[in-house]
Amino acid sequence: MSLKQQVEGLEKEALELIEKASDLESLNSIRVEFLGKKGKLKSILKTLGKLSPEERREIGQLANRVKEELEERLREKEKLLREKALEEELKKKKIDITLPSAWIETGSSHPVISTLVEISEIFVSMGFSVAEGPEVEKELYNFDMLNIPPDHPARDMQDTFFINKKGYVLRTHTSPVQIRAMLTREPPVAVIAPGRVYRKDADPTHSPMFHQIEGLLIDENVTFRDLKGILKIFLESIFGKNVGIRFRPSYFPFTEPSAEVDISCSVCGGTGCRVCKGTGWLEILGCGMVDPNVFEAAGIDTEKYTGFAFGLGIERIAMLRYRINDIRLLFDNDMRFNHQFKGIR
Ligand code: 2NM
Repeated sequence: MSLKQQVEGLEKEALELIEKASDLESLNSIRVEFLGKKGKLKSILKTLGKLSPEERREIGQLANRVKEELEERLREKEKLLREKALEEELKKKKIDITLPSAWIETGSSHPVISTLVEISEIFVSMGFSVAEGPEVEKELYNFDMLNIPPDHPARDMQDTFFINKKGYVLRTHTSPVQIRAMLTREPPVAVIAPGRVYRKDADPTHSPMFHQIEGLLIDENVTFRDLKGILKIFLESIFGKNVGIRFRPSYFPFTEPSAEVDISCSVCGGTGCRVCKGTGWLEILGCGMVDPNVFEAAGIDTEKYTGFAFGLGIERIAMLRYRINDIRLLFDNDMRFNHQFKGIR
């Protein structure tokens, strides 16, 4: 058999085998058998030296063409087999989407934060914007400018956390944020200031760190009626349209007149129980018309403008809402407690 016939025979044989190959493994052995270093094509080419130059060229070209063709066919077949293998793999590994997934622990919104967000959204819907400020605050903003003189009991070591920086305290309320708003904005001003505050106090209803929202509205002709209207809308949207509301005269250094606001007890409906201490009422927030001394300190024209302000503790509202009887439960971060609020936004 001539060399040419041998090469052509080898080509035919290889093509048939490639055609028949049914997996990548056998395809690879075909590659080795025919095109490998010790493969059939190489061993034929080794005998090339014995031929005449013309024959050598002819067979050389033929061998090259055959090599390229086989490589091409091997590539095509490999692609085909890979696709088939993937298809079979996918068929075998069909995903059952009705199967329950593996358990993944998810977090939950903290009841204080969900309450804070919900209250903020009510005021935002009435046109208030949210303002923030530092928790380490100037005594000037936390006390002096709020008409709380240096000898006022609210400044007592018993209540305030003083820090190693003269003239600064951990803010005891978010009112300094309102002072900052008065100093940087022109009336009309409508802001709420939600955030953490600190007071040296710890028992079942007091935590040394807690959250407040305070609100401030300044414009021409703002009256106590506006304050009552805004607070009515707020209280009815979180405690329900039928909630009872009453204003009691009170005192704050930064407002005059001042009032405390009670709602009818959501636990007993007003008949008297342990939560409302038999009164049928729950104290829920403090408010009043901003004292002119405060406006003067902040450079607001008291001839032109009046304003109201209010403040409330978030934890107290969250505790009423979720019937939590000890404030410390909110801050222990016991997952058995926290996870009861899964699904609450
Ligand atoms: C309250 C009660 C009454 C209040 C006052 C001010 C400011 F800065 F405008 F003077 N902000 N918040 C205020 C008034 C807070 O919390 C019980």
